[in-house]
Parts: sequence; structure tokens; C-alpha cells
Amino acid sequence: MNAEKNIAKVLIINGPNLNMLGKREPEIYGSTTLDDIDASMKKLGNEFGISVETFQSNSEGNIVGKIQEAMGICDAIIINPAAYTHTSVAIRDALLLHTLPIIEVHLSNIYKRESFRHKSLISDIATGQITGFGVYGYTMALETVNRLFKENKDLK
Ligand code: CA2
Repeated sequence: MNAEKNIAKVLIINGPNLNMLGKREPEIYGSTTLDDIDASMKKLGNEFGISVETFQSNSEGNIVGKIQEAMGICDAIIINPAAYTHTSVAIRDALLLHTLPIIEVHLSNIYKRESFRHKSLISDIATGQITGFGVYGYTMALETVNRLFKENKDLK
């Protein structure tokens, strides 16, 4: 629990190109924008009494930096690393610095797509993975985190 405010804090990280959500390829990723997702996660967090911070970057280094900054501050991380899911040892290593619950989210079902998307470098170190439920995946992730906070369960 975040000691300063006595309120659980969840960081939601979105990787490269997810800032284009709702603007391109709606047949794959839907028509909801990232701003819509961020707003609905903050609203849901408010209902749960959880502080939600959202972050998007197209840069691997910025994502690594944000994950490092979250140490000792956040109580859970929800992350859609986008294309870095399949390539980034650096993001994996940064997540390994944490003992927090980590929920990996994908809008599309990565296992129904090209074979290079079937491998996630995050899934075996994440608490769990949600893939293929579109934007609802973020809601599922925050609901799961909230339930486990309330049950006071250590997710790791
Ligand atoms: O399904 C997901 O959430 C992905 O993480 C999305 C990534 C993809 O590389 C992963 O394999 C699966 C791609 C994000 C690209 O987002 C766009 C959004 C709108 C228009 C174009 C790209």
C-alpha cells in the first residue's frame, strides 16, 4: 500500500503506437481512443478507491524508466507493452525489479495472430495475462487488482 496516502496506487503502462488507438486499424483494435481508456480506468479506480496513473510511450527506454520510477510507489502495474511484448528484454528486466502484481494486457488475442506475436517475454514473469477482449481487458485487469487488494492477497 502506498504509505504516503494510504491508498493503493496502480500504474497503467501502454507501449508503442497505442496512442493511435481509435485512429487507425479499428477492425483490429477497435474505435476507442487511449484517452477514453485512460479516463475510464481513472473513473473505475475512483470507484474502487484506487489511485490510477496512466503512461504511454513509444520509446522502450522511457517505459523502462517509468517502471523503475514506480519502485516503492506503486502497488500494481498493468502493462500492454505492445510490440515490445515480443522483443524487449529491457522491459522484462525492469519488471523483474518489482515484487508487485503485474498484469499483462493485450487488446487482440496475440495467439490468434502472426506467429511472431505468440511469444511474450513478459507472460512468464507476470502475475497473469489478459488477451483478446479488446478494451475490456483493462477493466478486467483493474477489477482483478482491486479484488486481490481487497482480499489482501499477495499476487506474486
Ligand atoms: O493486442 C495488443 O494489445 C498488442 O499489444 C498491440 C500491439 C501489437 O504489436 C501486439 O502484438 C499486440 C500493437 C499496438 C499498435 O496499436 C495500434 C493502434 C491503432 C492503430 C495502429 C496500431
